[in-house]
Amino acid sequence: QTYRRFDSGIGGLSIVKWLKNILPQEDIVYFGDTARVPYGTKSPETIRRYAVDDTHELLKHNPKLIIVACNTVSALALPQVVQTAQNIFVLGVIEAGASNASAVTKSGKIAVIGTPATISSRAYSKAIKLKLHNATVTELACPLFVPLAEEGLIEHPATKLIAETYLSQLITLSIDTLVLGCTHYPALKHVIQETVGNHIRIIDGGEIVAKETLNYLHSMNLLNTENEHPRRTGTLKLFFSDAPRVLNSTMSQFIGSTISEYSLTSPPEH
Ligand code: DGN
Repeated sequence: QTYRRFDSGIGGLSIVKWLKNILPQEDIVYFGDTARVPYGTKSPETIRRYAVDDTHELLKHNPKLIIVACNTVSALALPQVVQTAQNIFVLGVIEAGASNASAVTKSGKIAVIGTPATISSRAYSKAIKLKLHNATVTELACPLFVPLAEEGLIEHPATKLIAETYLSQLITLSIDTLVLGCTHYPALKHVIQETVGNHIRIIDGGEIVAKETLNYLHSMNLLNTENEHPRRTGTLKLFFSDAPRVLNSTMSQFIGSTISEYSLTSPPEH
């Protein structure tokens, strides 16, 4: 048995990195819909249709649970994924980032950055305010961060300039917590932190989702042979609906280890 995750491209690999870290004994199947990326600039109807297709694709692998490793899909199409997955447990990334931000903020002033679709859905504001009624949530779309991360322009001056352009307005708002509401953004965490200043706590939902996955598998008694010696090493299978146009080195950077192979599937339309 394996558990599955999907992203509209390669962004969800930043969550795979945390899963491999926290659950090294589990088998992971990743599906990136590179044929139809990006999702973050598409309409809610299209994103929901794609999310249903992606879920069908993952169900073929008989998963223990499905992680929606994409904020855009978590924000706009989680109910559709849950409905399609039927009795398979589904974890989204918004809830994880929102609870963590609500737990760590001291001033109650939180900012969230994400794709235009995630930000217009106001999913983070809603989720944070459910946990912390008097929170002030500022949501900001940073669309250029996705291509910059995919191009591997991590330390480039252009990235720094764009980060300053987007994030300077946050500096006057005296926020103390910033949520990375897109799975591509952890790749740019360093430049984002440098731009907003070290006094602001940056939340990467990937770590929380991986911990929630561990809790769920543990509570359901579904963890892979915890006590086996030597502990088994889980497998990682990567599927994409089209050859990813990013370099293997960029994918390796997202995932934190070298990617040697991946498979292509036919586009997931039903
Ligand atoms: N990484 C996806 C997210 O977390 O929203 C967005 C990817 C995209 O649409 N390009």
